[in-house]
Amino acid sequence: KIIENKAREVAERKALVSIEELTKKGYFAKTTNSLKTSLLNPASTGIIAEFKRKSPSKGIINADVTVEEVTTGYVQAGAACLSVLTDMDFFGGSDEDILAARKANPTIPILRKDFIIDEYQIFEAKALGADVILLIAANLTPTRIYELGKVVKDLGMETLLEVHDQEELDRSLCEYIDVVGVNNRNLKNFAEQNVNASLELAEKIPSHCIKISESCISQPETIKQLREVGYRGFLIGETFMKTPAPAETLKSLIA
Ligand code: IGP
Repeated sequence: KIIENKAREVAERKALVSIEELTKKGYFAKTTNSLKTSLLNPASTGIIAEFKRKSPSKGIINADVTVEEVTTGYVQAGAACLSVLTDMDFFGGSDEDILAARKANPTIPILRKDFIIDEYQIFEAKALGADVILLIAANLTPTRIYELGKVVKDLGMETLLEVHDQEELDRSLCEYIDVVGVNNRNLKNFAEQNVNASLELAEKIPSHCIKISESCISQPETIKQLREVGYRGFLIGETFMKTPAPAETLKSLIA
């Protein structure tokens, strides 16, 4: 359902703005702010802080904050990377959100959080000032992951591969993957509220891969536990966004 909608949306977008035009946008020439480099820094908090207004499982999370105030706050609080939803239908995001996040925060890596199914969206992401592309194994064949990953690399950006289990991991890994993310929230079961998926998969991920844990993280102890099994990054949205001052919540999580 999500993917069918996305295919229609991308077809509409393509008809309005060509790839040629995207390559002429201001941010297209920006050099990449590397997520890999950021996460490999031993002093990094590893926090990939997400701007998310709503979600299919929770409905409205926060409608009272601006992308500028939240993302600049995240950066000041020590985030290693920003994640900005651009999907409108399910997450209430937009291209303007990522443009605004980039404008306010020139030097931090930004992940374009969307359902990427087409090369066009990678060019769009670069034109919007993003550095990192999310490829979700559950939505893409291994061939598509390889093809899309190659486009990301050719544009000088980085790829985050999202998996839920070992089967997705084993079939999807390829030379173009920069970071592997284990999503603790399964799309088939939005209710899951623990990080068992990450704890179970930790040792199955090849040691040369940088690994991050995604979703359902709300406690300092959980981050400590994930670090102990090798996770360097922690993608967190709701825990921050459901509070009136998301950046303050980030600060207290890492204090
Ligand atoms: C953040 P949480 O539970 O902290 O809000 O999760 C992030 O992991 C989640 O938004 C996410 C997501 C996705 C959203 C992970 N993978 C794919 C949309 C599409």
